[in-house]
Amino acid sequence: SNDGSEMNWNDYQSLETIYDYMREIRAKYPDICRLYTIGHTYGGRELKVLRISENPRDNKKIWIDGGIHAREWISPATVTFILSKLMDDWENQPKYIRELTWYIMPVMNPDGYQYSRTVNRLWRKNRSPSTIRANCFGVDLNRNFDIGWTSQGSSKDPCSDIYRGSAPNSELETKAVAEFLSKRKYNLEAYLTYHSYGQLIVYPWAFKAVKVKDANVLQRVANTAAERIIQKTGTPYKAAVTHEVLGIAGGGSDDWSRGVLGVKYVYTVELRDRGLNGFVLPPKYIKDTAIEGWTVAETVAQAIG
Ligand code: ING
Ligand code: ZN
Repeated sequence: SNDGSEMNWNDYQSLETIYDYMREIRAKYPDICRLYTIGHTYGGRELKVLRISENPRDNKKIWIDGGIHAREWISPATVTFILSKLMDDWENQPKYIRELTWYIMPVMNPDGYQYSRTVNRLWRKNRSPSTIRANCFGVDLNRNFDIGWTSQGSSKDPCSDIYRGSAPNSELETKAVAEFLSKRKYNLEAYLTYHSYGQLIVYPWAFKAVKVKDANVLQRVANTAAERIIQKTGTPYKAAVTHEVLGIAGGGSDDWSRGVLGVKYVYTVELRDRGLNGFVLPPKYIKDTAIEGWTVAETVAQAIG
């Protein structure tokens, strides 16, 4: 398409439709939107981030990403839905939303997403070839960030689904995001990353069995989000510390944003479901699940104030 009008949340969308939608929003609201290509993938695809801001110089910032893992299709669907919730009615959004600068990256792993859509539905990693194992491809981008990179929960085997890569930031996607955010860490108050599945709202740390010092604050905000989700859709989400519910895992983007950038409100949201369909969540659940994801973003935005 060339007008982006193909976008909807009745089904999962191609990378092209998602990128067209970002371009369409940028064209419709040029005064407050800026569209970045922050890098390219091994496969030559663009890495795109949309910024929404009325005052980029002074606003506090919130970053939202999706699609780190290829098969978690509900994640890009949710992040694009968040974009639509913001932009369809920007003028009537509360002050705490309009006074933030939003950075939105619906698909951090476009090569993997495309591969999952066309070749192997359950693919997780990106698609960069290994130099040490001829027939193995891909790095787990959520094990490739530069924090606790050698701790448990990742693998040095390029054939593993949780391969951490040859070095921290070895991957173009990780490097592009880390460089983009490092330059913008001033006033960066929140980092939200959407995954599936499990119905969890979790916060650092993942790379070590320790809680962050202000864990009580992060727990309280996550509890509020979970309560609001129950009211809206009736779906239970559990709020917890990452290592307590998912085990130890190093190299995650959330730990990196907290540990290296010093971001306060850091959450990994595990969207629906709890395993019945797993990664292959039927399209009829997209809208309600996306509302749940939006509710977390709204609640965190309000907490930033
Ligand atoms: N879950 C995350 C994963 O990367 C996670 C859980 C979060 C691990 C943060 C480490 C750090 O395995 C999914 N579903 O991908
Ligand atoms: Zn994931």
